[in-house]
Amino acid sequence: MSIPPLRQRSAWKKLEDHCLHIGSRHLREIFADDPHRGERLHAEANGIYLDYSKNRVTDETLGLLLDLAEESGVAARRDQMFAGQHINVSEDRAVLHVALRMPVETQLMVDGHDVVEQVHAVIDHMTSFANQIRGGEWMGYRGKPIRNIVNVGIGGSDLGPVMAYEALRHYSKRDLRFRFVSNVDASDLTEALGDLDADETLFIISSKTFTTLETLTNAHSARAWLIEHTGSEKAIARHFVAVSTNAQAVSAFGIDTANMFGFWDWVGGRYSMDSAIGLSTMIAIGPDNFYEMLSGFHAMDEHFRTAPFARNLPVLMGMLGVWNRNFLGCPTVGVMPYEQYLKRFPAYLQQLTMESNGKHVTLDGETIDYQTGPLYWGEPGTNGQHSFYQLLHQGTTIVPVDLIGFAKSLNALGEHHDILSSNVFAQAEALAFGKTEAEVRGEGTPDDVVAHRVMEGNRPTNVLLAEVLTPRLLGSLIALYEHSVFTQGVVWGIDSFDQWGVELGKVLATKIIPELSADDEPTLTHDSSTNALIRHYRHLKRNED
Ligand code: G6Q
Repeated sequence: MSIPPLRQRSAWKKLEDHCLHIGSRHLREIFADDPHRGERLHAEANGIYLDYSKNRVTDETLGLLLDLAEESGVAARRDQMFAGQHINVSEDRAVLHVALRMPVETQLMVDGHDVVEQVHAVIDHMTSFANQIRGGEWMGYRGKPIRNIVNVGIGGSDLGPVMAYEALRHYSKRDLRFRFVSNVDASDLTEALGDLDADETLFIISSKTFTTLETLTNAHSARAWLIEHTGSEKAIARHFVAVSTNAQAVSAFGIDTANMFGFWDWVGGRYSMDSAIGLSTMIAIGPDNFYEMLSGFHAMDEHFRTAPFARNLPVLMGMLGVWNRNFLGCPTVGVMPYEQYLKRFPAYLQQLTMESNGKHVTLDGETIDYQTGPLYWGEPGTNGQHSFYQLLHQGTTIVPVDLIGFAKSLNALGEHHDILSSNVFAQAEALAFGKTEAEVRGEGTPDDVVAHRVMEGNRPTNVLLAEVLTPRLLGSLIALYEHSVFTQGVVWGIDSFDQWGVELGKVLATKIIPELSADDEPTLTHDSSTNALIRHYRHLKRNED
């Protein structure tokens, strides 16, 4: 049976009506009516405890949201994804990042091939290579062991590796140095290489397509740097490896395909950090910790695949996100990890969520008449509290926030961790309940500043609480967000796995490059603004020359 357009689904209509009654109710009242909701409205899986009671919902709202998930076909679509069907319709591809973390003893046949077997063959190759680097057995061209690993990649070939390296730094081998070069701005590469000894440096060129302009520009400059410092082109074989699906281009670049780690078109860039794109992660934390991370991903995949919706973390988080976005009208979501090692997690999530669900047409290409993916952003706590949280508490835009906390620090030191964690709970409490005028007056506040000190509250939060940040926990946390993004994408009826929006800018830039570098004044045929900017750029550039 075909699924009606979103606004015609029965649960959607009921939610619209329901929102008229509940949407304006304050969390203070919602908690007063249901004082034990904080003990009830939580779910737990794979070491992650989700408290969602401080959302502006009642049991009725939750029931309707889960009905909407059912009516939207989330379960059927999920099963299609896990079965390797081509659910990425605009690129006609399977979406199988879940296969990257399936245990070796399992099987998943797609187009006549067992993809799990293929995945584990690559993991074995990565393991052997990572062990050689970590054990000091892989020698550079002039006989020195590798001590510096430079990952060159961008977007999905950078954000995952850099986030995972930072997140799991505690578990990393400290006598190896890791650098991540993504920007085509030469300052990125120059600063990354400035203090490195070429004889001890390994470049991992990470690019699914091996055609990305930024990555290839950086890779060619890195190649020139290596040859200049080692004195021979033959050094490339010992100092460059590639992670890619494009063996031909890797070989044309000069990297032996024996030193290439493959993956497949069914792994999207932003879903690839647990594929060979995670080679730098495996070298940093070691194969065993990497397998632990994969097992955490897989545990959350299994939870998503089998748990009833009412206890299913990704479904709950996804549907609460739909409520906040479509019914309460919140345009952004803040993600605040109270864990310094997760400092790059918000940047990673920005790509995962916004490249996946920033879409304006349905799977059938129909223009959408409702809101889709919100803006994601964030900073680690408590730093954010001393800057932009002011707007969260008293601004005119309601920003739902995910607060991520841990019961134990990886670096226990005096009272630090309880001070840090107290802020997770305090912020969620303050955002929900604020401070009333009566409370402000009761503190003896002078009349003329009372209004300034009132905090409206009624700001929704999710609190995600776990024991300690481990490789396994990180895997589960990422998979939780992946599947929550998936759930929302199904409800919104969009293709969460393509990214056509990034193409136009790339094409236009390719046209403009020669216009910036030409010696003779080029004939410009853009709009008047772009033409004027290019002329002014050329003028400034000549001044500097
Ligand atoms: C991710 C996107 C994009 C991609 C980069 C790098 O889902 O597709 O961010 O990862 O453009 O692409 P390559 O890995 O092909 O260089």
